[in-house]
Amino acid sequence: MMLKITYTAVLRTVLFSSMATLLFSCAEKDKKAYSNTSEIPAIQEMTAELTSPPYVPTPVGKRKAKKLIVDMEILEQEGEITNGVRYIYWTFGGTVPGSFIRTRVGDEVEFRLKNHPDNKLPHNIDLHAVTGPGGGAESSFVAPGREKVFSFKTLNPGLYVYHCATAPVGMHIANGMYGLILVEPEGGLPKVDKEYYIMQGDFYTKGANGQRGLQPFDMQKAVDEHADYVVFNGSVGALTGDKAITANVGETVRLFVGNGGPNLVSSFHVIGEIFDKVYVEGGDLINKNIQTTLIPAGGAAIVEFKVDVPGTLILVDHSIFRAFNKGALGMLKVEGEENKKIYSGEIREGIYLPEGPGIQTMPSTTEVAESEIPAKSMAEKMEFGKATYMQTCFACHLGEGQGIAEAFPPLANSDYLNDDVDRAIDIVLYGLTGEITVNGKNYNSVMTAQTLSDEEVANVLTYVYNSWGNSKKEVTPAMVKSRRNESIK
Ligand code: HEC
Ligand SMILES: [Cu+2]
Repeated sequence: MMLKITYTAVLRTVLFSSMATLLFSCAEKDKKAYSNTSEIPAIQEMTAELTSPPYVPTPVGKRKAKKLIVDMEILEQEGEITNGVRYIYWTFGGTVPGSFIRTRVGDEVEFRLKNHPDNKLPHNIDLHAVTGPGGGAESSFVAPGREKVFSFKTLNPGLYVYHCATAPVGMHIANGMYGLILVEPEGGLPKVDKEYYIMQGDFYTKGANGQRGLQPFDMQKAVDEHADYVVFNGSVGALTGDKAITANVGETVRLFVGNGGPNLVSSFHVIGEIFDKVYVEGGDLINKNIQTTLIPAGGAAIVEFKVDVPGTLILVDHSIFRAFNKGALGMLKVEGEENKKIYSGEIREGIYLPEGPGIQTMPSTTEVAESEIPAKSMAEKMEFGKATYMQTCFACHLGEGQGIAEAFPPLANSDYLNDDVDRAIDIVLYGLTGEITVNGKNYNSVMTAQTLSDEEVANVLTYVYNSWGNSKKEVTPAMVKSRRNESIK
C-alpha cells in the first residue's frame, strides 16, 4: 500500500508541474485547426480495434476524433518463457506485451478495464498517454470479477507505454503488465508498407536462466536488477523462426518499439539495417540515419527503414549478452530480389561475424568459408577431423573426449551424442545452453557456437563419432548444410 501511495503521489507532482508546459506546446502544434487539442470535438462513438503483438490495428488515417471505447481484459495465465520454463504472466488482454491501442489526437477514450473472475489480484492501469493523476491508475483500480470505467482525452500525439501500477508496482510490471498506446497526429502518420509491435521486458525467476519447470518471480533478483531473461514480446523466441516478422524488398517497415522494463534500458538495434527515421522517444522529433536507439524503461520509439536486400535481419538489444544469452533477439525476414550493388553475398574469404564469435543463436550467414579441400576418403576425414578437434574442441572436451566432471560433458561413449546426429550438428553450429544429461550425469552450462565450415563440422563430428566407443556415424557436409538451412527457414 505504501508503495502505491508513494508512486501516485510522485506522479501527481510531476504531472501537475509539467501540465502547463504540455498544454502550451500542444496548442503550438495544432494551432492550424484548434488553439488547443483539448478543444478537438469527438463526434460519434466507435469501439477500438485491439491487436496482439506483433500486430497493430489499422491506421487512423483521416478519421475524425471520436469517442473511442477500449475494452481491456486482465488475465493472469501460465505461459512459457523459453523451452520447458513456465511462468505465470499477468497480462492486459492475454499477451505480453498487452493489446496495442491505436487512437488519434482528440479522441475521447472510454476505458473499460475488466479483471477476470479467475484472477487472484486487483490491478489497474497507468497510461502514459493520459493527462491526469496516475495516468488513470487511481480510477481504474479493479478487483477480480469487477469492471472499472474511466475516460480521458488524448491531447498529445506520440507512442506511449501503459502499465499496471498496483503495489508492488515493480512486480506487476515484471510479470508482464505493460503495452503500448499510439496517439496519431491529425491526418495520421505517413503511410508505410508494414507495421509491427515489439516490446522489450526483463524477467526474474527463482531458477537460473534455462532452469525448467514452473518458475516463480524472484523479488530479490528484481530489486538487484539481475535479469534472468531479457526478451522481446514476452518470451525467448517470440519473434524468431516461423514467428519472425516479414517484409518484401523495397518496402518500408515501421516498428513501434516499447520497453516495459521494469529495470533495463534497451539499446535497440537491427543487425543489417540503418533506421532511416527514428521518432525519438516516441515523440515528434525525427532523427535520421540511426544505428542504435535508446529506449528507456517505460518509454518507446518509432523506427522506420526501407528494406533493400533479402535476408534475415536480427533485432537485438545491443547490450549484447542480453541478445545472445538472455533472449533479446528477434528476426525480420526479408524476401525478394538480390541487389549485389547494395550487398554482395559473394565474398568467400573468411566469415563476417559483426558481433564476434561468442554467438549462440545467431542464424548463420548462408556463405561460410570452405577453408578445407573436401576430404575424399574416410581416412582423410578422420585426419582433418582430428586436426579441427585438437584446435577447437580439445580445450573443453579434452584429448580422449573424456570431458571434465561437472563442467564439460564427455564426448567419449556419450549417449547424448549417439542419440541424435542432427542435434549434435546443431550444437556445433549454434552452441548449447541449459540442462542436459549425458551418461546419467547432469550438466548445465554454455557451449558457444563454433565458427566452422560445413566441411570442418562434418569432419570433426565424423572423427568424434568414430572414436572412443561412439556409434561410428559418418557426417557429410550436405547434412551440415541442411541443418544450416533449417535454422534460416
Ligand atoms: C569452451 C568449451 C567448449 C568447446 C570449445 C566445445 N564444447 Fe562442446 N560442450 C561444452 C559444454 C559446456 C557443453 C554442455 C552444454 C550444456 O550443458 O548446456 C558441451 C556439449 C557438447 C555436446 C553435447 C553433449 C555430449 O557430451 O554429447 C557435444 C556433442 C559437443 N559439445 C561437441 C563439441 C564439439 C564437436 C566441439 C568442437 C567442434 C565442441 N563441443 C567444443 C563446451 C565446449
Ligand atoms: Cu497488476
